[in-house]
Amino acid sequence: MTATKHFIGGESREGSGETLSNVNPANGKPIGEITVGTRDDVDAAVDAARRAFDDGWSESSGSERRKLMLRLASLIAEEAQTLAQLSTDDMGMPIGFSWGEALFAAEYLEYFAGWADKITGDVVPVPAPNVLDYTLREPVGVVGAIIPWNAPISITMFKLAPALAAGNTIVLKPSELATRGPLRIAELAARAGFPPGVLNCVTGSGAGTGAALVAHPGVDKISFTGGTETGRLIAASAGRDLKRISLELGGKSANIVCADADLDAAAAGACAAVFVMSGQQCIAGSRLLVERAVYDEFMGRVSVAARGYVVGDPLQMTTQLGPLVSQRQLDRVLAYVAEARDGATITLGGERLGGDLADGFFVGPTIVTGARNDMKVAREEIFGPVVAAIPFDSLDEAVAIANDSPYGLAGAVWTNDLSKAHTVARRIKAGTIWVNSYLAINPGAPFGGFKASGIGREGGKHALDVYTETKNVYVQLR
Ligand code: TXE
Repeated sequence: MTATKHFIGGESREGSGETLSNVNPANGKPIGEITVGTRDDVDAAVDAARRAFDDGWSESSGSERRKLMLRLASLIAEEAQTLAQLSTDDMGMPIGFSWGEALFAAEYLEYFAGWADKITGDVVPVPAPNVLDYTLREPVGVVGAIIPWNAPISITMFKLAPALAAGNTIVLKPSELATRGPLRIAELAARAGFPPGVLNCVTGSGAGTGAALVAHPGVDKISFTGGTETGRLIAASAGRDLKRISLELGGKSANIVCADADLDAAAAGACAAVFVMSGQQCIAGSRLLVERAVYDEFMGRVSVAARGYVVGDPLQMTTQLGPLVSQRQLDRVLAYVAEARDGATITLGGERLGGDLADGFFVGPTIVTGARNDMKVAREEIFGPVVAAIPFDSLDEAVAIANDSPYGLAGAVWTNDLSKAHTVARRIKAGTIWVNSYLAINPGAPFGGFKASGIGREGGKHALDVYTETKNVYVQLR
């Protein structure tokens, strides 16, 4: 099997280092080798990005960038099925979801293409005569974008789209577990007509290739999505030379169900919140807070909805829940469930699935009832299809439990009472709050975390702030 090549300066390049083998998480069969980028490979990619930045891309017109981005969006939409297949084989996302993910990535890029020629500064009032004071928004420079495996195409686009709109150049480092989709996007960018070096992709490991990118003195900004512990390492390394950083990290989001809610809609939403993508989502609603008056009835409905999930071969369009990404992730999820048995009750799932699925890393929908918020199952990000249900008696208590977490990425409230909805939305310390909904991501809206869930925002005009430097120009007029 041939190993992946890097994509540097507009062409595919053989790597100089070792390779890593990957297996298909649905059946444990080998799917290919990933080239591990060395320091030299990272150097070559950063040099190519710097040359492209200095040789005209940073001064390119917004309308030129917009056209290229729209062309790339069309190519991604045309290739959505191929990209979906790559993601599904690499990390096990059911094909219907990975297809949707690729199409969403194209839409996300289109949205930011619309911004490329609308990034403006301000004219600033000055308390003195004969002065013109204005601001300019300039690209930050070379961006190192480090991507996880759980939604490889859309998370790649969360970084590329605003970075390209603002005139930056990029070195992409996909996850070693889901490399081929993001790598294909770099190749498509060359086909769309982006100048060589604007988008480069170095494949490889985190501790080797990723860490070399973060430490590289030629990189101006690191944009990272991944685990909180890795985020801390990256922030420390990038902080040494004060690189700009955006971090989108883990979560332990609270999904609050009030007694007055539409309980069927809330039960379907509560399942989707944590079972879609096998719970391997930073925004997973992994803590389900339910008003005690309806707790038993509601958990009954959740259990019925969860049992209806179709778990199986991720290549089938009807599959809703595929395997976990790796043996390591499977072990991790099962270890959390085993620990939860001490003090809480596993009312559904919690075991590796056998039969036809025995060669893959499958765990079905798992419900933990009788959990307390101080248990590990309610405090740590599991990244599996495991929901910890906790009853509450008052809205104040629900908000207190929701906020008693090191994380603050997202949350939701299900209620038909407008005033409860807005009160909870205001009081929860998290970056995204859904009301009577869960999971929806709008390209125009800010997305990111409070507390240990991250730094900075993706989405909308907020993303442009983190990919530009603002310069003030003060002019004394005669
Ligand atoms: O993530 P890592 P892993 C969480 C989730 C999961 C846990 C571990 O809880 O169980 O993290 O997953 C690169 N310098 N999330 O190990 O290590 C790595 O190569 C530079 C939440 O897969 O954070 C990959 O490209 N880069 C999450 C990327 O970082 C490094 C998504 C993510 O890997 C590096 C994924 C280093 N020292 C996991 N170490 C989310 N927020 O959605 C690793 N990498």
